[in-house]
Amino acid sequence: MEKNTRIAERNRGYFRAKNLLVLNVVSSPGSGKTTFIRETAVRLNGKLRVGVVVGDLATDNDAARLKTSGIPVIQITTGTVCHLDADMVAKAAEQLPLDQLDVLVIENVGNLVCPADYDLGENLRVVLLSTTEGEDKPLKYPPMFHSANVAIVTKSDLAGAAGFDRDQALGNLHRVSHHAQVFELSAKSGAGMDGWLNYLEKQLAGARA
Ligand SMILES: Nc1nc2c(ncn2[C@@H]2O[C@H](COP(=O)(O)OP(=O)(O)O)[C@@H](O)[C@H]2O)c(=O)[nH]1
Ligand SMILES: [Mg+2]
Repeated sequence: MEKNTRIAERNRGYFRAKNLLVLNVVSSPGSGKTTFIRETAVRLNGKLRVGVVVGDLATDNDAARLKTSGIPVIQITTGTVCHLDADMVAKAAEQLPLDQLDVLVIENVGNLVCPADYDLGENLRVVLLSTTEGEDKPLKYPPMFHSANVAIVTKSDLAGAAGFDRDQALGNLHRVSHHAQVFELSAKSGAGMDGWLNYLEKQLAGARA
């Protein structure tokens, strides 16, 4: 863990030198990480360039999905490991054209437990909570939600069908991650994406100032 923290600090310095804003995106499997990252990259296209490092236990399906949208992407397959670590990210990021990018997004392995403990050298940890997975996830997985800088309530288009209790979910989020910036959006319909993208642009400007 100590070694990871050391490499994460090195990553942070390296990414800063490259003028990058780096996001570590975490959530349960199927919350919508890949879809959210793709929509973010596509909507920023022309303004900001986004590259992706994506982690899964197996398959390069997510990398293939992102590639079809023209997004530079490197897949890490972890085998049995349930999180990415700073060393894996360092080695994968080297294979991306970092000098041509503004934002590097790391899609972590889908689960709300292991990734919480591993600093990757990111600027912002972004946790997704989809309207279909239950309002109580922040209460059940406090370390992950507590460590997040940004919480994205996603799949807002499915809230009605899932009987999503918005007040309860936001209340739970605020209890565990009171400091996190919250956005409610649908990556599928695009509703709410603008607020998130404006925030991201401001964060990049701030990191470069
Ligand atoms: N209706 C709806 N479906 C979504 C949204 N975001 C993702 N999905 C769907 O949810 C499923 C899992 O999404 P994916 O991006 O692969 O999630 P990941 O496992 O967290 O990377 C896919 O079928 C997506 O099409 C959304 O905002 N609205
Ligand atoms: Mg994915």
